[in-house]
Amino acid sequence: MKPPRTVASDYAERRARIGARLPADAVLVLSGGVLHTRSNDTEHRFRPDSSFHYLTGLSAPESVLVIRGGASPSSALFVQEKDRAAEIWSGRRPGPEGAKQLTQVEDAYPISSLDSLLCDLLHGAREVHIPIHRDDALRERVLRASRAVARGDRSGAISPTRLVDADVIMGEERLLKDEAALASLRHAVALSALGHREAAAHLRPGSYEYEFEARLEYAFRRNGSTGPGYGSIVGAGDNANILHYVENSAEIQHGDLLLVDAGCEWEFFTGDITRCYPASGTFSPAQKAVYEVVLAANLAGVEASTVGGNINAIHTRCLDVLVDGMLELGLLSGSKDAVLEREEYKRFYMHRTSHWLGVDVHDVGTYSVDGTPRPLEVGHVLTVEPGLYIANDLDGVPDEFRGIGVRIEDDVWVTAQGPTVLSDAAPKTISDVEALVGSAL
Ligand SMILES: [Mn+2]
Repeated sequence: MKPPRTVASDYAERRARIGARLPADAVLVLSGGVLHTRSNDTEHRFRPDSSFHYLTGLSAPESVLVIRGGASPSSALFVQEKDRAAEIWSGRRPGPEGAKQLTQVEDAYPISSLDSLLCDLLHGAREVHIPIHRDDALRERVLRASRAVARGDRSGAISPTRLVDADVIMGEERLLKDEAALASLRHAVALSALGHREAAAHLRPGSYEYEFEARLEYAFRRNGSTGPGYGSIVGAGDNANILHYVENSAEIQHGDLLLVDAGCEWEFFTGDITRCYPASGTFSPAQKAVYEVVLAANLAGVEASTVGGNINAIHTRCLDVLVDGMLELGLLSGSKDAVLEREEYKRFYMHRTSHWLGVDVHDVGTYSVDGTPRPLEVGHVLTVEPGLYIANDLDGVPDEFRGIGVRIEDDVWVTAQGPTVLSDAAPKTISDVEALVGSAL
């Protein structure tokens, strides 16, 4: 697996596209992110803002990117200055000159000059795109600069009158994966699948959820990934019925089915794969029955991931298969129409089926356009992840199914030729899964 590398010109092309998407009198301002305290005076490992990294390739705290729109858009980057003492403690900094070379932006400055230069950059701009639903600090900074420009009104200054959510324009851009994005994402998904395979090959009853997690993440990191794109979910038995279970502390019992929802990042694009592994190496008849229903729903959902389809239609398609299965298994009774009408299936399937996938695991990009579901296009990447969750403590459920939780999640690239499953290196048929589990022991 040759790791793909996104180069400076790829990032420059993305900025050029954003510049062209922006009206001529608009400016986009993004912050690169800040360090977050983990405990007392230690911090979480830095992870750059997704859109900032998408447009620069830089992973540097306290940075800001400004793009002016129009026919000849230009970008200015503000970064921390070189500082020998600070770099000895906290790591190397590119400094403005280095950042300019790394990213090919037109201009780069020390972050200390942002407030004054932002006034110049906002002068003449009518609208400013910033992430309005997060990053209060950036909003305050932009508003301060905007106010300063507005004070020059009598001497002919033009100041911004509109704040627009930058996630809208970034969502439209990031939804359509360019060649470099697709290469990063494919690699992230491939490494995610590899992690699944390695960890499942070492799975045995009596091991712990965290051992599985450690094996997964060792495979991710060993192959150069920065690590998981979200908290790995490794839930044995009834823990599989907690949708965002990240405690990963329990012993895996003989006969447990282990639900694993995990993916890793490559160039900050992330994979997102869920598989279920029988700890003992074989599915019990009840586990098999539930698994077959979810697998059929997964296959139907993938098949529906075509150009012109949409995420609602995929959900409906999966639901159709899942509800048939719930009735057949005796989890529900009555007519299918009534089950759908009264949403009785939500006892066992309470989440939606798909989300966009990219730099964020739940990627930006709206799911509807003018009130109708967004039609899938070539270049979209989404997940298909139906499940059935039969918690131990549910009433009126056949005993044999209690404590079984199954989700099967794939990452699907929409192409003109149809859906391409990027995560198909992670086995999902019953026989392939059974052959994999414990095979390295
Ligand atoms: Mn997902």
